[in-house]
Amino acid sequence: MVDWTDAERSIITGIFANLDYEDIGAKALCRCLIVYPWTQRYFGSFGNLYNAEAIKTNPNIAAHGVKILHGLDRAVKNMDNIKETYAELSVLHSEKLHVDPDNFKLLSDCMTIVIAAKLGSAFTPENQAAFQKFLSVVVSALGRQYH
Ligand code: HNI
Repeated sequence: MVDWTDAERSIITGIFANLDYEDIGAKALCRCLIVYPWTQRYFGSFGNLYNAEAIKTNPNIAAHGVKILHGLDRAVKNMDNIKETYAELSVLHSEKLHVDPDNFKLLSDCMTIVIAAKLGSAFTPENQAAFQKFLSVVVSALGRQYH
């Protein structure tokens, strides 16, 4: 089990409490698809991903980015049990969607960058440390059911 300090807990809940899900979710997933184009292969049914502009204006991608962020909510609400919380989602990504688990880390890095850009100087090193610790626990939990 992962230990969280009170300070880490309050940083994580604070970041999510003030998050604009539509904006951050869409931007993080778009950035992932543009920076790491091989991640586009899982979204073949989402319509036009022809270039960066198409990806940024694709409503299916924007909506899915929001869905992913709401997926992260579950971890925020269950910080002491992230592994169990994601057991089912891990099976889904592994056995049904066949998403390479390396991609979880890529998306989480994009999320950090988008949040840093949004929060600016408010995203202190302490905030970054707590946020990246949180994402690394999420990434590990999502990769858990792969074998
Ligand atoms: Ni992911 C579906 C959460 C990373 C590709 N994904 C979901 C759903 C949630 C979710 C929630 C909806 C499940 C359902 O319908 O029951 N995904 C997350 C989270 C992360 C993540 C929390 C990491 C932070 N997913 C990724 C990555 C990829 C990915 C990195 C591919 C590069 N996910 C998918 C695809 C679907 C999906 C594809 C199905 C989409 C659809 O609607 O067809």
